[in-house]
Amino acid sequence: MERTHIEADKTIAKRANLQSYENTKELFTWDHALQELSQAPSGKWNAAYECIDRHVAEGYGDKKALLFTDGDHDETFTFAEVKHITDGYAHVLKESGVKVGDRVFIFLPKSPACYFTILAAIKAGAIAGPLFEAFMEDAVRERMQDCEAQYLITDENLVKRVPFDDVPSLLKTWDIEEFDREAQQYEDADSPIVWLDEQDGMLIHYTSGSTGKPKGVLHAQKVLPHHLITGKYVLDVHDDDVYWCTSHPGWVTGSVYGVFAPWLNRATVVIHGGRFDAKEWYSLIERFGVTIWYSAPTAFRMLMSEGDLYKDFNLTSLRHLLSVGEPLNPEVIYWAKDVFNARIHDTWWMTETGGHLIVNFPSALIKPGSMGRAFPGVTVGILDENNEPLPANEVGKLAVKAPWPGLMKEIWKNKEKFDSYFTDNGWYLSGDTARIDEDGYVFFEGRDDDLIKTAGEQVGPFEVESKLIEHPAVAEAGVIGKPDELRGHIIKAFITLRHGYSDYDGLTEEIRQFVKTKLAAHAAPREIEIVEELPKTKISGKILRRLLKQQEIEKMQKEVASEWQKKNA
Ligand code: 6R9
Repeated sequence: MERTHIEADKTIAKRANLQSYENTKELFTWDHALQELSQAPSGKWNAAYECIDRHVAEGYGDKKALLFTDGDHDETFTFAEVKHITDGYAHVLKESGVKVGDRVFIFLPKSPACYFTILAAIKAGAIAGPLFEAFMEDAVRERMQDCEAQYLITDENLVKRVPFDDVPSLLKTWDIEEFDREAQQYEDADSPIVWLDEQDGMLIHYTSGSTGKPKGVLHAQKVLPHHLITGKYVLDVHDDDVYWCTSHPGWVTGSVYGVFAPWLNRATVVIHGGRFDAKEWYSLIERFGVTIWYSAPTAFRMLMSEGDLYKDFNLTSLRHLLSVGEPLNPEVIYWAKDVFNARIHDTWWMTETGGHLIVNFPSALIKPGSMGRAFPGVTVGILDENNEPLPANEVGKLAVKAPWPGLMKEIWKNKEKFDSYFTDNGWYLSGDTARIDEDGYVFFEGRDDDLIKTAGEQVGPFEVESKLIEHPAVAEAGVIGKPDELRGHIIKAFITLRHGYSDYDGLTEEIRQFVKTKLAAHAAPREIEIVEELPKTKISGKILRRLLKQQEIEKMQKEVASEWQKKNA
């Protein structure tokens, strides 16, 4: 029987912070923020204070704030300890001249020190610029140059990738060990917190920028209610939760939902240092008793392709999982329900939106294939080419009525780019295409430029990819439109095989027939190529369809050129 939805588990729904989506009109209210943010009434905030110091002031100093493991050794920190460390770090920054609005870059592996330095920069009133640990020299240069970074905290390995001569704005660089030593002298100093206005900057993230140069998205302090309230209702953090977000804070998911949203809600946060390793990940969940787990489709698909490995572990602590960054294939949700007995809640948002906008709640039904519904109080629409709203179930541009609390404050020194996100009639344009069904569930179709027109029909790559990975041999799939004289485009799929499968005669044809009979004849890929791996963004693991397409076009051009040479030789 075709499965279409998964109801909420009754026990879990009863405990969820949001009991009923249907009766909830709005959650991002100032009144709500006042109740939840201790310093909001004064009109001056500091995100780091609300994440850490506030819990100590309210008597939770001994509660575990952080559990770290790198596979070899573990470390634990209480909220009081995190306050102490980040206070010392903030003093070092202030003594070195860091002022409100200065850019302090952090280039460290996923580790407690990475989290602590981000918070310390914010305590000192600066804008934190976390850099992803896999960045090479060009990526570091582009970002630090663009916003004229003045301070940098890094370590002895990563420092080799910092092009000092090209960043003349840089005033001081610390090695993290030296930084830590400098902080010792502030053992008994007063609180270093710098109180800030809601429009003061807090974080700068550069978007992946698959076209053009990366853009510096600036989040201001005013995002706090967004982080806090989505952390409470979407992550659904309670006091006994152990929460693990697998992303590095260099990606917005790793900062907003790795650091801020969980800690604003007083969660015990897990950090895993090092790369993906299925065994290590499962054993971490078992050992730390992870209850809420936030990751990305690419990671879930990798676990899925490991087959029965999960059976060696006790994963019953998991209450729900969350996913972001890429379309979440229904197959993956059903797999998770079967093997973890927990649902994966998809969430849609962007670096620019500052926090969740389309979500699933533990208390509500999910429709696999859909990203969920608008967060209460957010208006999501599907627009036509004139930016006018379309009726239910029609495919168009995914847009959001502006503003909302998390919305970026600016694109660093690029007003023109910032303005280009907004229409004259008040919508924010995401650059994604989607449709919304009669119940308000939003279905992702693709990035604007990923949509495929084949023989007059419009096909979204996501639907084809999801069908492909339902085939037992297929682990991952990237689908593109390959230029074709006759049809405009034909559908071409690049696939990787699951563990234990290898290519055999007729396999690709079998897969093609599978999509043809299960989805639609016109959506079945005419070409299927088996590859070792798919190109993905380094930072968030998104499949780079544009790159696949570009490579395909280059290959075609080479073939044409060599044909021509043969003929004219
Ligand atoms: C948080 C983040 C934003 C783009 C976005 C969209 C894609 C994000 C998604 C999703 C399908 C989801 N995206 N969430 N696509 N389903 N649940 O990913 O930020 O790196 O800025 O990327 O990612 O295309 O426009 P960012």
